[in-house]
Amino acid sequence: MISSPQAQEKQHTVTLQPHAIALTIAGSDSSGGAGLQADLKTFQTLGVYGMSVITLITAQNTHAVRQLEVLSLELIEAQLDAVLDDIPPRAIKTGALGRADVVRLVSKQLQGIQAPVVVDPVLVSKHGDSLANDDIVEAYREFLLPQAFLVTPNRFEAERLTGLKLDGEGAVSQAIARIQEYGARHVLIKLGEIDGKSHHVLSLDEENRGLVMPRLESNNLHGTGCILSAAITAALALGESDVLNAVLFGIERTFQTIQIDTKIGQGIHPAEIRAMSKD
Ligand code: PXL
Repeated sequence: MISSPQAQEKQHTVTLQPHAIALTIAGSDSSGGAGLQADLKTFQTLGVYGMSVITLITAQNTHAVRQLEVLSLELIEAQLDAVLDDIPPRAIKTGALGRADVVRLVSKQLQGIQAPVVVDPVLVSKHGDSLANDDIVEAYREFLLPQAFLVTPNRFEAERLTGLKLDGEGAVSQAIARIQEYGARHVLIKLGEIDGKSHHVLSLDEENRGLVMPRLESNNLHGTGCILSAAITAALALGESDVLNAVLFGIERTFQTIQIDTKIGQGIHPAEIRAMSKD
């Protein structure tokens, strides 16, 4: 390769923030819209170095999950050991874990780790296909919720985790209290649409805060749950310590992704996070 003196002069090193590193422990979505692919794209877009421990592999597209296989516990453990021995993440996210024994293993491996853990308790895909065995709920309650800085269930997942029907404000507060009794520090329940608006409820130390966004008619929704929890994790990895700020950042960035009409695939189009333009 020929290198000119001018080119050599221009060479310089760019120094990244030293600790903006996040780890996702999640499943693979072959269509690229959700799962660890969405997590890594989100980390990258938000300026965070991303690592991934793969728990399961799905064969899926924008229509359906066609096949799913959980990796061996040995291989999941080896991945966790390898990265945690060498590269301390500043924040960690868990996504699809598939089975109770994987939840137990992840919980055991995360013991003693100081980084905040965001638990997205994934149970089904956007198409309604199952991504976890029924016995996983009990394992979440016993093992992973006690380690969670933040848990981000949707309405269905919150109902499964608590055994409560979320049919009103009182029930939502009760569900949050119950998830906190299991040991989670904060809870963000994604309630979905109510009266034409998109609703979330976040538990703060003193109160629960309703966070309301306009509801957008959109078919670009595949992966939005993953992007939200990954963006929150990215904010924590970048040094944000206030849960409300991190969650508002995540909701805002996810809201922007829904507005991009990706037109990818014939089914539920993937949401796509993009770098924000200055204008
Ligand atoms: O959106 C939740 C989710 C998480 N992880 C994997 C998925 C999905 C949804 O399809 O496939 C691997």
